[in-house]
This record gives sequence, structure tokens and C-alpha cells, in this order.
Amino acid sequence: MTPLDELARRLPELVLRTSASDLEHYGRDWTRRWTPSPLAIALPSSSQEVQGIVRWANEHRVALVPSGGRTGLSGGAVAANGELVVSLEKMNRALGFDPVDRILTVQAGMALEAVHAAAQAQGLIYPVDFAARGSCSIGGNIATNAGGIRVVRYGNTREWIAGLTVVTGTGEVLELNRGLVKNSSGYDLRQLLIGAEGTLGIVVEAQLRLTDPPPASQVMLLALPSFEALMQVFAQLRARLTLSAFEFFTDRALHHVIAHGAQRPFGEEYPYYVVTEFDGDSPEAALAAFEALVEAGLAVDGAIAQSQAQAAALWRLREGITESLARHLPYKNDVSVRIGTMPAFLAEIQALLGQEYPHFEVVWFGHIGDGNLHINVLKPEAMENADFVRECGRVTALLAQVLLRHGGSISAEHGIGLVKKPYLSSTRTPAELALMRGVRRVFDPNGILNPHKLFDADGSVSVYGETA
Ligand code: 2HG
Ligand code: ZN
Repeated sequence: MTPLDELARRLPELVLRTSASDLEHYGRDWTRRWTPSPLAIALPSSSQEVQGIVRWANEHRVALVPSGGRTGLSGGAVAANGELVVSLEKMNRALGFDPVDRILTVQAGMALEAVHAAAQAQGLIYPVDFAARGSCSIGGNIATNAGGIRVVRYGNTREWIAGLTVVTGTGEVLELNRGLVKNSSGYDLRQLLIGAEGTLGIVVEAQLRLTDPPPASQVMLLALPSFEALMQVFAQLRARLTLSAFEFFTDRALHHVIAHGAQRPFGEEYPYYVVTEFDGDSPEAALAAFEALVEAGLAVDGAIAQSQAQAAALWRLREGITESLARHLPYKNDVSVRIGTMPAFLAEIQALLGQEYPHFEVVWFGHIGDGNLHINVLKPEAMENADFVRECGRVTALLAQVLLRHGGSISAEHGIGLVKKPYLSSTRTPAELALMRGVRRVFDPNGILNPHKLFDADGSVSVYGETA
């Protein structure tokens, strides 16, 4: 009997799939660097089944890859090495709402958009939001501590997780924090699990804290004359308005979203753009803020949405970027520094990338109000992907040195996965890495949970993480 037959015998209700199309579909995420090659796909329907899978995996030493919507950009959900993919797709229900605590309990496979809808049905919001909302799952959001477009006001995923139910690498079920507001009783294991990229446990349920919806919001698009104006515009708008988003992109990014079907916002072209949203401010206050920017020479054009449809059209210019670039197989950088450090950091990396990437098209965008930049390098059509990735990797190592000098991070919100594994040690110290390896061994002594992702348990950087 093969280990897979044994799993099917033990958990007769468990859905297992092994068709070539399923192996391909569930074996990859939004990175396209690895050839999917999982052993099989398991689609559990309950925490008990997840527990059964983990116990079986320990006995047979089969690696597991926890899997949500697979919209990740770092290869964290890639299964290219004979792993069993554990898709939480069937565990996608809301389990209950507590109006006193304002906590929504959901299964980990629920899509972020469905979480938003469930919150709205209670007259509240779950404020973490980003473009992949329709396909990403809340479990995946938790695994990467997802950020997105509202962090400037609401923070990252970890701020909104009141409790977690997880199955650890040994098959233990833990109910962490149980929705408590105050809990000063030792290590907060819930927070340790958030952002662990499925290496410490499989999240099966989450208690999400909801909050009041904001007062009516407005969306404004600004055109800026220079990169240097960017942080000044942010500072001025933050001082005058209640910002809930402040997102920037360049003319190159605009070019690609328009080519992908978005509407051109202005008759003229400008080098830099900002989409910003603010809550509860009067139209007069917004206009005055815009005029002050123009007077100071910090903005050269602008538009304020007058309807929901216009607001959506402005947002599309920013939210459509990733999709519009996908066909160019971009190499993605997702870096962060403290907001105050941003101007010096920007100046330095602009010079660096201008020098190192003279032949590549580089598209800059991101959550500038959080100190988080996305730098996408597009693959020239004629170039082999492996050569392209190698060349980009060389520059990432240089970028990592600049990040280290500025106290930044090699991954702001996408996670390390496989893609950024060779660079993790550039912004985490040897002492930190040793502690992380130790923690991982405690939660997963047999190394079955997402092995080779984030870092290798033995401290090496294995080939699996780096082959193109
Ligand atoms: C975004 O902010 C996402 O749109 C994706 O984090 C960023 O594609 C990227 O590099
Ligand atoms: Zn982002």
C-alpha cells in the first residue's frame, strides 16, 4: 500500500486529487518560475481531517504545502518537489459572528472578498484589502501577514486577528488567544503563527476583529512632477486629510494598465502618480489640499472622483498594475524601510537600479505611505527566463545591501517563500535566524510543513529555492 493509499484508507471522506491538471493547478502560485510537481492534492473539509493529514505526513515523512488562493508572489505555496498540497479551499465558510466582541469566525479557506461581504452584512468592515481580494484566502493572508492598500490607516493583517486555530507540525490543535482583547499570559503564539508562511502550523480557523465602516470617502488622483515631491505630498495630505490609502505609480505602470484596458486619466502624461483616498473630509477640504499642493509645485494635475464608477476607474489604474505586467514575467521586489527613511533610500536605489538595469524596463509602484515599494523588472522577450532571474538576483543582492544600511526589509508584505530565500539573511541577523530555526524545530520537528520555504531548517540555502 502506498502512503497515499494509506491516507485514503485512514480518512475515507477526504477528497484527494491526482489528475495532471489538478497537480499543475494546485502546485503553483502567481510566480511562474517552478514546474509544479506535487504528489497529490488533499482538500480537507474539517480541522480533524487536517489533523489526520499532518499525523499521516509525520509517520510517512511526506512534506505538506498548505494552500489558499495561491495568489502569492514569492513561491510560498509552490509544490514542485513531490509534496502533498493541503488546499483549504473546501473550508471556506463563516462559522459565526459575535456582535458584542465584534468578532467574525471564519474557516481559513474563505476568500478575502467573502470576508468583506460577511463583515458588511453585520454593518461593519474587515479593513485589510488589496487587488487579489477575489481569489486570495484569509488563511494565505495570515500566513504572509498581508498588507495591501489600507495599511496606512488600519495596519497589516496581524492587527485584525483576534484568535487562530492551528494544527502544528506534530498534529496538535491549538486555539490561540481565543478572541481576547487582553491576554498577558506568556508568549503570544498567535502572532508567531501570523507571517510564518505555513512553516509552524496550518491555520484552519481565524477569529477576525471587525470595525466601524468609515464615513463617506473620496478618491483623488494626482500627477506629480518628480519623485522628490512624493514624500512631501504624502506629508502634506496626511496633515490635512484623514488618509485611508496613499498609493503611487510611475508613467511606465500607467502605460501598462492602459494597454490592458484601463482609461487614460489625463490628456497629458506625467512621470509620477498618486491615488489617495480619505475618509470624512469635505470636498472643500480636499480641493484646498489639492490647490496647496499645486501652489507649492508638488502636484501638476489632479482629479477627484465624483461617483463610485469614477472612484473605481481611478483605483483600477493602481490595482490593475500587477495583472497588466504578468505577461512580461516580471521579477518582483517588495521592499520596505521606515517611512522617514524613504527619501534617502529612494534616492540611493534609483541611482543603483538606473546603473544596474540599463537594458531592462523597471516599473515602480507601491504603498509609499507604509514605506513599501514594489519594483517590478520586466523580462525582455528575447531573454531566457533563467538568465533573466540570475541577472535580477545579482541586483537584488546589491539592493539588499542598501536595505541593510537603511534598516529595511527584503520583504514588506509578499513573504520570503522560495523567491527571496537567498536574501533573507541580508535583513535578519544570524542570531534572529538561529532563533527562527529553533522555533521551527519545536513546532515541526520532522520538517514536514512547507519545507524549503522561508529558510532551510538546517541553515543551508537549498537548490530547490533557487533553481529557475
Ligand atoms: C500590490 O500592491 C501587490 O499591488 C502586488 O502587492 C505587487 O505585483 C506586485 O509587485
Ligand atoms: Zn502591495
